[in-house]
Amino acid sequence: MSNKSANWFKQAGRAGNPLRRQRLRVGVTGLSGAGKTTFITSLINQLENHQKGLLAQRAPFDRLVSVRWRRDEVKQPFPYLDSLAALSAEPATWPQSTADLSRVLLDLRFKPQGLLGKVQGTRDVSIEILDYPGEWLLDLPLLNLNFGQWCEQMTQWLAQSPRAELAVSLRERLQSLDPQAEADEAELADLAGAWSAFLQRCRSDAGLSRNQPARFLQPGSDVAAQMLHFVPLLRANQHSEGNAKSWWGVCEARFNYYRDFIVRGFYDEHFRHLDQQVLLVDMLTPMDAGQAALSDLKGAMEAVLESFHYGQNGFLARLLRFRPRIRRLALCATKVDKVGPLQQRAVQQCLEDLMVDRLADVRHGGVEIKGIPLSAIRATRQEGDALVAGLQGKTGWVRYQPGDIPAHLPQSLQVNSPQLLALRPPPGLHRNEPFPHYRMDDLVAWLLKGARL
Ligand SMILES: Nc1nc2c(ncn2[C@@H]2O[C@H](COP(=O)(O)OP(=O)(O)OP(=O)(O)O)[C@@H](O)[C@H]2O)c(=O)[nH]1
Ligand SMILES: [Mg+2]
Repeated sequence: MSNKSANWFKQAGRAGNPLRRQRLRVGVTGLSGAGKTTFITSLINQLENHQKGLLAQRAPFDRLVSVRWRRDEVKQPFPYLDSLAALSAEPATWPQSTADLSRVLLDLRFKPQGLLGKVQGTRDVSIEILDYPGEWLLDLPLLNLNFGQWCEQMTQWLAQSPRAELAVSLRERLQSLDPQAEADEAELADLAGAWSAFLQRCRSDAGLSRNQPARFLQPGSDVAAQMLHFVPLLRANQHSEGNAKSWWGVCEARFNYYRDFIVRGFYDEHFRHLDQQVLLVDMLTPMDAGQAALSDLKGAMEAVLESFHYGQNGFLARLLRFRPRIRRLALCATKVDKVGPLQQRAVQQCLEDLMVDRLADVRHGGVEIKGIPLSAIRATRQEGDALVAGLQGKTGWVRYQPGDIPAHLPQSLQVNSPQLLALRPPPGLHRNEPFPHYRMDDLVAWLLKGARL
C-alpha cells in the first residue's frame, strides 16, 4: 500500500477550516458478508437525509445544518453511487461484495448550542471510514507468525473436520513435498490454485471464516499474482530451513513478503488512527450453518480483535506519540430484520455470549462497549406474527414465520436456527429519502457522542 494512499487522512483534513474541524476515525470491522458496505451506504444515506427520518427527531441531529459526502479529494472513493444503483434497481439488489479498498469522508456542520456556542461559531466534524473486503481482516493474525509457525498451524487445521474432508487430495500432495528439495514453479502455481479452491470450499460449503491467506480469495489491486504463489508445507515446522531454491526457501520468502508488505500495509492504513470502532457481525448465517461455523467465527473474531489496541492512552503514551487507542466500541449483530422484533435482542445476546471473554478483556481496558442490534436496510415488514419480504432475484412477496432464537447461546454452540431466506432489498429506495432501517439512528448518535459538539 502506497504512502500516497496512507496520507489521505492528512489531505482530506486540509479542506475547510482544519482548526475547527474534528475528525472521527471510525473503524468499521466485520468479516466478509457481515454487512459493512450496506452499513456504510445506509450511514451516508441517513446522514444525507438527516432532516427527514428518525435522525431529524433527536439530538444532536436537530442541530445538524448540513452534510457533505466528499468524493473528489479522496483517493479511491467509496462507490456510493454504485451501491445506490443496485439498491434502487428493479427488482432491487444488494451492493456487490467488496473487491478493494475504498474511502468515505463525510463533513457534518452543526449549529452552535447556547450563548457560548454562538460566540464560537459552527462546529465541523468529519467522519472518516474505510471499506475493504472483510476477508482481509483474517490475515491480521499472520503478523505474529513466521512461516514455520504458519505451516504448523495449517497442519493442525487440516487434520480436523471439516477442513480435513474439504482438503481432499490436496493434503496428501502437500504432505508429499520435501521442504528441502528444489521447488518446481509450475507445480507451486498449481498447488497455490488448489489451495485457493480449498479456501473457497471452506467458505461456501462449510461457512468457515478463517480462510488464509485472504488475498488468495480476494487479491485486491496491489498484489502481483506471482507473489501469491506459496502454500503451507505440512512437513515443515518453525525450526525448518532450506536454501533459496528449495520449497522452503521460495515459500518462506513469499510468505514473508505477504506478511511484511501486504498484510502490514493494510494494517497500517486501516488501523493507524482509529479512535472508535463499529464491529459488525452476521450471527444468523453461522447459527444456521451450525456448531463448526460458530466456533470458527468465534476463533476468527477473537484473532481479529487481538490486532486492535484498546483502552485509554496514558500521559506517557501521548507524550511519546504512540498509536491512539480505540476508546469506544459498538458491537452490532447485523441483518436482524430477518427475524421478528422479539428475537432481535436475542440475536444480539447470542453474539455477546459468543464473544464474552474477549469483551471482558476489552472492557477491562477501559473501553466503553455498546451493543446495538442493527439492520442497515430493513428488507422485511411485519404483518402480525409473520414477516413479509421479497426473495433475491425474484419478484413478488413471501410471508413467513421466522423460527425461535434462544435467549442465550448454549455452551455447546448447538442451536436450532430460525428459517433464513435470501431476501432482496425493499422496493422504492431512493438517494433522497432515508432508507428503512432498524436502530441506525442509535448507531449514528452513538458515533457522534465521540465528538465535542
Ligand atoms: N436483510 C438484510 N440483509 C442484509 C443487510 N445488510 C446486508 N445484508 C445482506 O448481507 C450481504 C452482505 O452484505 P455486505 O454489505 O456486502 O457485506 P460486507 O461486509 O461489505 O462484505 P464484503 O464486502 O464481502 O467484506 C448482502 O448482500 C445482503 O444479502 C440488512 O440490513 N438486512
Ligand atoms: Mg463490502
